[in-house]
Amino acid sequence: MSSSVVSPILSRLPRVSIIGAGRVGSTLAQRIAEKNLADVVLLDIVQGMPQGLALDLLEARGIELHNREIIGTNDYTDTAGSQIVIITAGLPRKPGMSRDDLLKTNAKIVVEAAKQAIAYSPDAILIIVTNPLDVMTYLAWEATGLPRHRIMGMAGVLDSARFETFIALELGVLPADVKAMVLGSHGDLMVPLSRYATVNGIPITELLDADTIERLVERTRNGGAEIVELIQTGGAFFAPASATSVMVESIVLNQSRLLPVATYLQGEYGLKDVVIGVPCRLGAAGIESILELNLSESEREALHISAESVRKNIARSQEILGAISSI
Ligand code: TXD
Repeated sequence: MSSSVVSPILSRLPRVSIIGAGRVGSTLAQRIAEKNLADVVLLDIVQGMPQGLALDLLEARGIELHNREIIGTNDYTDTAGSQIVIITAGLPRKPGMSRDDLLKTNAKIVVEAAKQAIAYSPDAILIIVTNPLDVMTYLAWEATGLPRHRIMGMAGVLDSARFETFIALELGVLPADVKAMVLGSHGDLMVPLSRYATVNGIPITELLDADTIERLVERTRNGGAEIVELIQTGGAFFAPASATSVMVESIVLNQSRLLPVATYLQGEYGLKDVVIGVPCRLGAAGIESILELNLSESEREALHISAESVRKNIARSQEILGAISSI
C-alpha cells in the first residue's frame, strides 16, 4: 500500500509576527487567525501575557473553525522566518495626550523591536502601527535599512474607515457602499479627500452639503481622540486591528489592493525623505507601486503641511534617540 502523505510544507501558511500583545496586537492576532490568513506569533515584554492570550485564542479555534497556529512568546527566536512583522509595541495615548507626546517613549521601543524582528526574519515585510505613526515608520525604516517597498505604516486605512463610517451614518446607507480615502499624516493634519469619496460611485458632494461634509471631515480628524476621551484608559483597537488585517490580507493573498499606506517618499507628490500616507498598491512584495493622484492646489498644500509636521517630529525624535544612545 502506498502511503501518500501531504507534505506539512504544502499545508503551511505564512507566519505573521506581532510585536506588542496589547489591545491592538491581540485583537489583530484574533483577526488574522480567524480570517485564516496566517499562523501568528504574538510577542510582548510582559512575561506570561502573550502566552496566555495565545492559549485563549487557541481554545477558540474549534468554535471559530480554523486551525491556525498561535504562539505567545517573549523571545524573538520564535518570530524567525516571518513573512510579515507588525509592530504595535509601545504606549497608547491617555486623555489629553497628543500622538506626538508618545514620541519619546515609543521611538526607542519601535527602533529596538524593528531591528530585532528583522534580525530573525531578514526577508519580512514590516508594518508599523505604533504612534506617532509616520515618525515611527520613518525611524524603523532608518534603523533597519529595509528597501522602502518592505516597510510601511498603518493609519490611512483606519482614518478612511472612520470617514466612511461617519458618511454612512449621516446618509443612513450601508458602510460597505461608502468608499473614501484619507491621505497625509496620522493626526490632526490628515487629509481626507472629500471629492473622491463616493457612495457606490456617487460623489458625496452630490449627496451632502459643504458644511455637513466639513463636519464629517472634522470628526474624522478627531476620530482617535473621540474614542480616547470615551474609553479613558486607552485608545481604539477594534477598528485599528481590522484596518491592519486588511493590509496583511492584501500582502498574504497578493491582492494588489489600492490602500492609503504610510510610505517613504522619494519625490512623489513633491515630497522627499519623509513618511506619509498616500495610495499604494499592496501585494506579495509589499508596496508594489505608489499612485500619484492629481491633487487640487488646496489638497496638495494640506499634504505638504502634514508632511512638514512629520518632518519636524522626525528631527525631534532623532535628537532624542541620539541623546539616549550617548548616555
Ligand atoms: O492608526 C494607528 N496607527 C493606530 C496606532 C491606531 C490605534 C493604536 N495606535 C497605537 O498603537 C497606539 O497609540 C500605541 O502606540 C500602539 C499600541 O496600542 P494599544 O492600544 O495596543 O496599546 P497597549 O494595549 O498598551 O499595548 C502595547 C503593548 C503592551 O502589551 C506592552 O507590554 C507592549 O506593547 N510593549 C512591548 N512589547 C514588546 N517589546 C517592547 N519593548 C514593548 N514595550 C511595550
